[in-house]
Amino acid sequence: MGEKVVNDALSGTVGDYVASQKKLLKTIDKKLTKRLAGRILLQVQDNGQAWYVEPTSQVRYYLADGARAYGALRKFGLGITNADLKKIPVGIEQRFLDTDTDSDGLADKLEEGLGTDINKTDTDSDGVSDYDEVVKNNTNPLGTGKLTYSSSLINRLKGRIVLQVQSKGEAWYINPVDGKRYYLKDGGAAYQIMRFLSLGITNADIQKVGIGDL
Ligand SMILES: [Ca+2]
Ligand SMILES: [Ca+2]
Ligand SMILES: [Ca+2]
Repeated sequence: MGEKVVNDALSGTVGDYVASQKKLLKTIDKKLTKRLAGRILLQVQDNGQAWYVEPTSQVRYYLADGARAYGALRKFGLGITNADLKKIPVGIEQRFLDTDTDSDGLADKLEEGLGTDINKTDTDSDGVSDYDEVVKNNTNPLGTGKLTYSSSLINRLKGRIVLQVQSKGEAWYINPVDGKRYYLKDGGAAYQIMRFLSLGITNADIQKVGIGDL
């Protein structure tokens, strides 16, 4: 009995839902799974339940809600150095609802991840706004220098969650669709990623993708 309460994320109805979905599994389609690796899937024929297809294990994990998704996604996080993280472009999704205190076009949550000032349009006072540096010019918003991206690193990390081990463990989702990184500050951010960066999938297709236990 004690074992059952160890993982709160799988207690009660969440665990029941995963168990019910396991019963519906068909023969696993490895090709389909590979194509979906790293994606967040939404069961559009059902109630929009979200799953993350973890690229390493090639199985999907149920993301019951934003808070659980945040915890679950972090669990799969791969440590990354700050130098490597800079080689991955920053993704901006206009539909993400968030506060932008200094109205520079970068949400507070994102600025926190970038280390720029949420109260200052131009953190390093070089005459170019934080937004223009990060999104348009690919220059360092915290000083001098250009940001150069590495397509080999991006390709290797597509669909993964990376954690800034040299910092405070900040988590980013590398969207496999555009190869850009999206800051996963908290459950709210995880929920928005689930909602806007996901892929709708039929029940018939999702039943061909294996299910993992968190
Ligand atoms: Ca801002
Ligand atoms: Ca700013
Ligand atoms: Ca600047």
